[in-house]
Amino acid sequence: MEFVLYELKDDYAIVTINRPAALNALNSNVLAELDQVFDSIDTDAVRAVILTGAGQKSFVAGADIGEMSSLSVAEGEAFGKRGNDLFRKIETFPVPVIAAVNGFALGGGNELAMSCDIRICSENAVFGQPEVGLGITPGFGGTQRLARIINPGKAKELIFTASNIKAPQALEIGLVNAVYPSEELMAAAEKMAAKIARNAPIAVRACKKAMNDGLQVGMDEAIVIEEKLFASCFETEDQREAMKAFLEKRKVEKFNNK
Ligand code: CO8
Repeated sequence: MEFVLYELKDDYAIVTINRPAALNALNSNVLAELDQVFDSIDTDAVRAVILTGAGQKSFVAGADIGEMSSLSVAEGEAFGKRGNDLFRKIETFPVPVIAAVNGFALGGGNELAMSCDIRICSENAVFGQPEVGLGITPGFGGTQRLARIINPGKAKELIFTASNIKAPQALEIGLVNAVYPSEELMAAAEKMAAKIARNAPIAVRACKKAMNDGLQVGMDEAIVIEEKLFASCFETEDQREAMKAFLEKRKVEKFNNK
């Protein structure tokens, strides 16, 4: 692949968008390769994924403005759908996805980060939805996810004013969970991924699905979603072994994902 790198590390994987000359901007090729990479991940073996951008300067500086500049209405809709389908695939990916935001996360870059489960960033990270300054709306889910992740009034302010914010403010408004010096970001992401990977994979996946699906519905329905996923963990080898280990006052060596 030309624009996306994939590295498997023990129980977790690192996906790197690799188009640094254009600050990792998302053109059709990048979107297609990202789609292929996520399709090819063996989710029986991989227990968490880290998504980042190549270089120290940018996570993703947005959708490719050159490619978008002459789109027709129909082509714009198709391009938006292409990104949305991919980002939804990432959002509903069976295992947790951590965005390690190593610089600019603008437009489609912020939207990509928001489709991940958890966002951490470097001190030089910059977030924003500059689309209205380019004559368009956010088109890869920004109008929807930003208002769900942070408070809707702040989301509207950021989108209507096209203001960029830096890492400390992103932390303050809850857009990211933590900020690290650039050189420590990947180590922190890998530490988190490894920690997730040490837990019972069936249970971790069930938690992701319960939270994602539950947030889409009312509480009565949401609590039933949890009941079903909670129940689905019983009779698994990992549940039996984990509870047996607790009762025998020992630690589980490694969960088998069974
Ligand atoms: N698209 C294409 N090329 C880009 C992009 C981009 N989004 N961002 C940067 N580049 C390219 C530059 O053109 C430049 O290329 P070259 O060296 O060939 O001239 C190279 O990357 C380096 O960029 P700069 O020289 O501009 O670097 P600076 O450090 O001076 O500036 C910035 C960095 C501030 C990030 C600046 O590059 C910038 O403002 N980029 C655009 C950011 C932006 O507006 N992003 C939002 C795009 S719109 C979007 O994402 C919509 C998503 C939904 C689409 C739905 C479609 C239907």
